[in-house]
Amino acid sequence: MSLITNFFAVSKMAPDDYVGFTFFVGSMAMMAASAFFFLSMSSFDKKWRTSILVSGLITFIAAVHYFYMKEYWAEIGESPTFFRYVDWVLTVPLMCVEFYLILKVAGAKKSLMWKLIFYSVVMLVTGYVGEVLYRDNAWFWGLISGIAYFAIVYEIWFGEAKKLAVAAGGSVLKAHKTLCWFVLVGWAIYPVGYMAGTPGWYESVFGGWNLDVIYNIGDAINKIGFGLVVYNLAVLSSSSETVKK
Ligand SMILES: *C/C=C(C)/C=C/C=C(C)/C=C/C1=C(C)CCCC1(C)C
Repeated sequence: MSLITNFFAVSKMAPDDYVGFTFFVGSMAMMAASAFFFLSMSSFDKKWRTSILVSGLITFIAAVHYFYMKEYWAEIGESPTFFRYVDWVLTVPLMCVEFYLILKVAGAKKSLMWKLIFYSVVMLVTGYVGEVLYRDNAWFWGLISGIAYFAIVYEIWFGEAKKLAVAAGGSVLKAHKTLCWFVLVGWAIYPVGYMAGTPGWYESVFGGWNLDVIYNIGDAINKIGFGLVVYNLAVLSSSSETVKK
């Protein structure tokens, strides 16, 4: 089905289909956020435009995947795991790029960006392996994925990225700190969804919860929230520059 027909496809949605509801609201929220970021781009100084563009790309890529996921759920009634991970493997590395872009003022090198991207790809590929290919050992693959996740957390909270943020100071340091909290708390929503949706010792804790609802809430918070932090940073530094003039 083409994207356009997908976009306007009307599948029956039961009033108690709260999973379908979160897919639907998710696609609208991602689309609205993308319009917001793209349309605001031209009002910023050149050096911030790439960051805002990346914020918009993150929510736009998610919006397109949500159109597919919403239809997949409506038509097939199963978790759209494949689309989910394709979305993540495109958008999470872009979030790593955001860290690099805002720290560039303090002299961030591309190697930092590639390191974060590498950890994020390891985190997502091993997560996919556990969720789809070797579900019986989901705990093991989830553990490897979790280690890669903590490597990202360590790097931005205490590693090279942290040092650069301190060197940059001011609103960059503040924005970096907020993004760090998003990664530590906001991203921690995903392993909960994973445990809710895969068999393992943790089933008795999270077993009754719905994986897609948890992932959809996580995506809305993290993708739109991340973008707004960067947007806010661009607003703050653009206005302080006008004051200086
Ligand atoms: C926009 C999408 C985002 C920010 C997705 C983030 C996904 C994660 C942080 C996933 C992490 C996982 C673990 C830490 C362990 C279990 C497997 C995953 C892939 C769900």
